[in-house]
Amino acid sequence: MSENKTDRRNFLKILGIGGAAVAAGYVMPKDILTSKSKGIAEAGTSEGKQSHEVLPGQLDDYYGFWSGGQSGEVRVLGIPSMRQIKSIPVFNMDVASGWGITNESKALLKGRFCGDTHHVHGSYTDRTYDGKYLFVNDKLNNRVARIRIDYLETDKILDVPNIQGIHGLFTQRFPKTEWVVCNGEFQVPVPNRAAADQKDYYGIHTIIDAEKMEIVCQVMMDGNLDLAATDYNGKYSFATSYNTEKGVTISEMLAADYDALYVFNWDRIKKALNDKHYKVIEGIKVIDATKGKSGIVLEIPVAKNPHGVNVSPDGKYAICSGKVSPTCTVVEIARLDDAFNGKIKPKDCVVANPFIGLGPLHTTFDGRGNAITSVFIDSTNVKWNIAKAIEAEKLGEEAKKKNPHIVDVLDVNYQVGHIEATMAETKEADGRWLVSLNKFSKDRFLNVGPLKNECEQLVDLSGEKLRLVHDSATYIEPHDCIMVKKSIIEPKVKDRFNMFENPLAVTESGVVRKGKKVTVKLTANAPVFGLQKVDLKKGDEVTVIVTNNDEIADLAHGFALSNYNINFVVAPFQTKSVTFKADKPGVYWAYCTNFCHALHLEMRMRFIIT
Ligand code: K7E
Ligand code: CUA
Ligand code: CA
Repeated sequence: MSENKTDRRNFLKILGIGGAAVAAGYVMPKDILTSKSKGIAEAGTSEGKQSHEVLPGQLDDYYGFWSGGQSGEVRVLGIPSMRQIKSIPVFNMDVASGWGITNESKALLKGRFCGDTHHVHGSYTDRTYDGKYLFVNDKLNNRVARIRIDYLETDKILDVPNIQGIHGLFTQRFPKTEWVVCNGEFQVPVPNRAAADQKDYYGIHTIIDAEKMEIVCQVMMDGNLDLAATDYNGKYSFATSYNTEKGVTISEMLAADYDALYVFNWDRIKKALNDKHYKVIEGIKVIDATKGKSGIVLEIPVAKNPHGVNVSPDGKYAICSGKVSPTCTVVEIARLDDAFNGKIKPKDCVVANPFIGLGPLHTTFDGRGNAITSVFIDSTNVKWNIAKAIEAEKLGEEAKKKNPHIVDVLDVNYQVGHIEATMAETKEADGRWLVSLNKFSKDRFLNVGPLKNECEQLVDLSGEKLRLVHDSATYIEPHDCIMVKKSIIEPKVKDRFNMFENPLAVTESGVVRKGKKVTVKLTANAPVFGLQKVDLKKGDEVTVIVTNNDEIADLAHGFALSNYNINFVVAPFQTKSVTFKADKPGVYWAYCTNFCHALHLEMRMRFIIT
């Protein structure tokens, strides 16, 4: 705990506020901050009692889809076992699968093999996941990728211009996902050509057509745009802004007492597009919503430098986590129309500001009227009742001070970022499991040197109290995840590719030469490639196309070419290709890298280059 205190001091120092100022300005009941996993729930309330054990041969109940942070990938975990089942390469190179090595993946990656994935969200139909797509952001190179759930592979990557630091991303929940929104956290000149005064830097809310993977339009804002959410009626998207100041230094970004939760009105965006109220910048329709002048965006003031925004599964509330303020802001979505029409003030959409703890970052839901908020500095998960917070707000300061909304406080280890409950971002939030994605692992695992893993903790959410049941080490740095019940995903996932979806699919092996261009078509059937030998001349440009003709589930073949830096895997009925220059004369063995047969080691062939 002493290390936690250090983190806390450093954080307060950055904010430029001493402990005394915090004590004076913030309500910090001692019993909350010092409770050791006991919480302050009433006596007699129950702890969750589910078993998280998944015995050999048993399957998990949920698919977890995790962003991979700096790894640039997306991971698939089983919940509640927390077993990692798959890595899906997205913005990264993955030699094990050949992503970034094959022609198909290179065409998507365009030479950029780094990414920074934060937020992965699924496609929806009628307010719950439909098991069709996942979407994920790349904060580094400003891309959005789509993953097909039937193959659990990346199928599209979209470059987004006019924006930097694509951070928050969310999908439309109703009636189905036609739009995906993503936020630009770093303000930049638009278009970003020459140096401009920082007052001419803008934040961009981008709307993407989910099926076409094309940009519908962008909405240009003064403030930056951090986290994103959508409502449950297909009417609004939300973005938190911690830099309404247009600052370029940390102190400038902390200057104002209030920042904003922006609400984007989708009907008005559609109208602006219809009325041609946009400029085309870098080929994109950009709607100017700066200086609050467009009527498209509602700016709800929230305490300075907020972070996450999450919408409750009943669709009623957007909850903004305070970060620098120890509170959450509860916005009633039913009031937004009145605010857009000028009948009430934007701030009148706020129905509660409950105390949570020091450093609230993200909020999730149990589907029973409770929110659970991650609290970074305190290293806690705080479970609180939304209705009680609203009721206390109505009763006034005295009632609020008693914190009647707090149900339980769980210490987590340590410094939590996102938390997510099973199905929590859908109308089917079931309140079974919660994962706390902690940023530090410190002493929770065997020491592996100065660079430590992160610690993700599984919490039983089924009882009144939060019960910590499992520590899971994870490689840096997943930021966020969703957990989807298997009945939605499992029926969609295929065991083999649709072979002829790929026009290159090889059913018969052979070599075709056109001048210096050589195409080698290879079938792969355990334990042989369709050819034993390929003769090449130095300087040939060679394209090898490999189709795995084994339709048996789980029977993958690899194709690796010695000393040519070529290595990829083809799944049943999948086709991949690679192009290389035959610049090293000699005998080069190509071999299968994936143990597929008793004679797997014999599954090899020669490329003879003269
Ligand atoms: Cu809080 Cu990128 Cu969602 Cu990290 S973000 S935690
Ligand atoms: Cu095919 Cu090993
Ligand atoms: Ca600010």
